[in-house]
Amino acid sequence: MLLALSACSGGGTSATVTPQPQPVIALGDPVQGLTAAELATFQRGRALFAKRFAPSEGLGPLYNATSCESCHSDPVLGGGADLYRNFFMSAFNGTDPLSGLPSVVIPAFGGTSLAQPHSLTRGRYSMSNVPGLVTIAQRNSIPLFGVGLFEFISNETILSNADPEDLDADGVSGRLNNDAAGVGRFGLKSQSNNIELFTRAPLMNQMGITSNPFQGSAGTVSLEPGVAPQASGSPNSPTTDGDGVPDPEISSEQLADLIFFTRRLAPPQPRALAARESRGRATFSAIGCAACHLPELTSSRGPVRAYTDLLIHDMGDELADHMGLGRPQITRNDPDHTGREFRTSPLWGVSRFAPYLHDGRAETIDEAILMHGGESLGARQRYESLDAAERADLLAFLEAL
Ligand code: HEC
Ligand code: HEC
Ligand SMILES: [Ca+2]
Ligand SMILES: [Ca+2]
Ligand SMILES: [Ca+2]
Repeated sequence: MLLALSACSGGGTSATVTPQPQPVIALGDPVQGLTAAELATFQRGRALFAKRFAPSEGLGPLYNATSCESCHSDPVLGGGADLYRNFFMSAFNGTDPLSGLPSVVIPAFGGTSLAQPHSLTRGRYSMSNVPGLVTIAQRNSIPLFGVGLFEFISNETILSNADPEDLDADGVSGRLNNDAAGVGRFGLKSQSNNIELFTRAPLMNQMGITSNPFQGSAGTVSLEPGVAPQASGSPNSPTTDGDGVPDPEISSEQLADLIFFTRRLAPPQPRALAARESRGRATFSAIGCAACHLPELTSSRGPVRAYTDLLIHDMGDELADHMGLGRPQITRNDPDHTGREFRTSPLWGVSRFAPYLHDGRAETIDEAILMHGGESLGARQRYESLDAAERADLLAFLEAL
């Protein structure tokens, strides 16, 4: 990190330092060091990621989008999406999906059979909560750059940062989530253990594309040899639908290519920190942002500088979506409720991925910080009491990530 920083800074004015050519990795590029064959796989996966499926190829019967790219293309393929792509989730009494749907995701388009009454026939914003009966939550798309590295962070590393009972009494707890097969890393509530699952799930839930499990145990990662996954249900099962197109609607080879693409997308590259950005970094730690947005997690592929702990945190009433997902670490007070909790958002590349927060309610980074509550209330209040220059430095730091 330090080497890379000094090699990039200074604008080439020093005669004594021979500039080392730094590989420039742009957003959307693969990680470095892939073989020619792996690069070809990445490109095939990229093409599938962008492919618009037609009904004759298995799209639907109900769907939210015709391709992965629909929701992951801003600013380039693999990124996020604007608010109009938000999808809705719905749960009945907090747990059961509405009848007939394969998951809590509500498809907005299409329709010949599956649960047609629950599609959003009157426009995408017509759903509302029925307190105590139906919970509706919205989801704004998140970028995928670098997320493949989360699979190389061990369970032990994630667990070592959890403090579910807040034993050190700093107001920040953080607990791990679990998807029944393994410790969660992916999704806005860390409700998913691995990218295979987080490829097959959107294929089915967003696009109506059926698939067969590829790696067994849905590709569960970071389990010690000999440790059996907890009892698992659907992740290991083929998905099926009755749309007349033979299942699976995507071959194992194609699924493997698609997974490979997401796994090997390189992380956003930080730029060298100028003086004010370094001051901002110090403030970020000093006021407690780094208690959750950990600057670095170790992995078997080297340090992962994503500014997340991959844990879920209580973010207070205003951000609560009352949607329980996954099987979180048990705590004394709150054994099994994730309705107020979210995964600490990775902050690498954050300035390029507006809008912010799980439903995209914040247009700017500053707004997103001012909406922090619950366990992060203290950090937010300390942010609010910074003077204008300190705040600007902190924001400049975040923009450099
Ligand atoms: C309708 C919009 C939409 C479509 C289509 C879509 N996604 Fe997503 N994607 C999202 C949203 C929103 C999230 C966060 C969802 C959550 O955690 O509940 C997400 C999260 C992810 C994640 C987890 C990233 C992380 O940081 O944990 C992966 C991986 C992913 N999507 C891959 C895909 C793939 C592969 C496809 C195509 C098969 C796809 N997505 C299609 C909206 C979409
Ligand atoms: C208690 C843990 C915690 C602390 C402390 C914390 N955050 Fe967060 N942060 C989160 C969680 C969880 C989210 C996601 C919330 C959501 O999606 O609704 C988040 C989201 C964000 C986002 C939006 C990112 C995106 O892509 O949507 C920014 C920016 C951010 N935090 C910056 C900060 C800054 C700056 C501080 C210090 C003032 C801070 N956070 C303190 C947990 C924390
Ligand atoms: Ca289908
Ligand atoms: Ca604590
Ligand atoms: Ca079918």
